[in-house]
Amino acid sequence: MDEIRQLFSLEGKVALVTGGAYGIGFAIAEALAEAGAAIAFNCRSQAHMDTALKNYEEKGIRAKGYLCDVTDETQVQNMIADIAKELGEVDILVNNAGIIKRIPMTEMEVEAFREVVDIDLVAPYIVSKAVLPGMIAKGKGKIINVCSMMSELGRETVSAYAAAKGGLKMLTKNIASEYGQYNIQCNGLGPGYIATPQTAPLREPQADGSRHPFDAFIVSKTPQARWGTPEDLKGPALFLASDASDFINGHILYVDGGILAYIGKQP
Ligand code: NAP
Ligand code: GCO
Repeated sequence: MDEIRQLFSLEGKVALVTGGAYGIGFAIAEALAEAGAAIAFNCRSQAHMDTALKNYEEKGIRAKGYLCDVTDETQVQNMIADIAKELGEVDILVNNAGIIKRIPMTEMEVEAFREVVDIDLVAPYIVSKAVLPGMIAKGKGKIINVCSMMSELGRETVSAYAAAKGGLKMLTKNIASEYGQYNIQCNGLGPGYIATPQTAPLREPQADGSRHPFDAFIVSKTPQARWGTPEDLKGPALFLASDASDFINGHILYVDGGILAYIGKQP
């Protein structure tokens, strides 16, 4: 029994969760901490950082927070160097930080499109590039890119996000292809529709108190007939961060309640 437990143990490992101040990143960091990892996380906002540190402490997690904009290569390189000094080389990277802008493509300013791609696609490249040398030197590493259903499907108003998350799926496969030889596994986690601040505008009741139509739509398109929660990501993230997935590479693990498999309930 101990052997199987050891497969999922992260004792002695250092995990960096980008955007780990709240939402999906916070839940993933909780899971990795409960499995024994030392946690580093980052965000851009001091207020988010202060709240996150309190929340981690309340959970009994000694997380170290770093103010860092993941689109800024110098800030990222400095953060990785600080983590190495304070916790050790990063063993597990979760590229979680991300944004979405829901704007019809023909109305979207190119700067807005670029900002989404910068954070959701270029930044995972920047942070992965910063941690790979340490992983190569160790002869082992895990990179988990938080993709999306929009790595596979499009919908109105999310052109930049879908393009970025589609690209992130292929960046995941390419890192696996290029660095698998160093015993580095790079996989994607593809959440479905998860109840976090990012999707709050799609769930909040309408001004007249009625249910948000998108909320009802997603529930009808999901076999399990509910939104996911950040807690639903804990087990899959631990799996991809642990030795249990040492021969899985370039895979996108969808955690979506079956929505990608389902045509949707007949009206
Ligand atoms: P969220 O609640 O909006 O949290 C995003 C986190 O990323 C925050 O901590 C934010 O903190 C940080 N962040 C954003 N831009 C950053 C930057 N440039 N540098 C550093 N940190 C940055 O989002 P979420 O719903 O938890 O989603 C997390 C990830 O899952 C994202 O990649 C998202 O695309 C993906 N995802 C979400 C869903 C869903 O339904 N919620 C589904 C599939 C995939 P600051 O603003 O303080 O920087
Ligand atoms: C949207 C949502 C989705 C989710 C997620 C689905 O506006 O359609 O925000 O994009 O965030 O990415 O997997």
